[in-house]
Amino acid sequence: MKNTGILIVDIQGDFTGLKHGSLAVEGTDADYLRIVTQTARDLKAHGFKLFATQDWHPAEHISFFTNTPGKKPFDTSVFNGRTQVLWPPHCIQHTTNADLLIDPSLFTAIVQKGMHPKYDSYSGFRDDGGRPTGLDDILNAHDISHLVIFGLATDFCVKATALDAVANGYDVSVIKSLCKGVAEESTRAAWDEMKQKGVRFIAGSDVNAVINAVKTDYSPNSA
Ligand code: VGL
Ligand code: ZN
Repeated sequence: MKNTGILIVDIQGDFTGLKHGSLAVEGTDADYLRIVTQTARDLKAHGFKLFATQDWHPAEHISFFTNTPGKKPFDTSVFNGRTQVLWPPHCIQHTTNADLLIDPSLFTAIVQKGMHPKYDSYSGFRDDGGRPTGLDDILNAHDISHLVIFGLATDFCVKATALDAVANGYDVSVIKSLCKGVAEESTRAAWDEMKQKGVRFIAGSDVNAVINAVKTDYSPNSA
């Protein structure tokens, strides 16, 4: 069986301007939240299963600049041979701005990531140490073979999640207009890399255009 699942990446207060997040991504205002929320509801109403990832860090997480002496936000550091961007503290477990901004009851499953203090996890599938998050097993249990992805941030978690989805054998489409990036150049590079690795793009910014594109390409329960 082949089903299409919708995977919504890291739509959380700390990544949005709307919630004055510590790592607010440009273009994440009230209008953005309105359209991603409406799209999620409409896709669900059309019969698609929704899945979410949630960045969920302990306060002592390796990716926070505050946990490495002498570092500023957006510096990098090399830990065990891995280059790590050092972010402002964000999405700390059980804080308000770590909450999902889309009604959690819409989701079939919510997969948290980045809980290990020493490993980051941009990908929703596995952390930088290679440990699976459980997302792949969950999608398999629901016979999902097509994934339609959108969320934050294009150049980090959306990219890593989409590329791992391709590597894991899913057919992957990204709704471009519903993704926002941290920086312009890395966002451009992320789109290029996703395209080159076989990710397809769904264009269109109004909700109906998006729904129609998803429906046309992938019915919820296509054989
Ligand atoms: C993300 C930076 C740090 C993301 C998560 O969701 O793209 N970016 N943690
Ligand atoms: Zn993070």
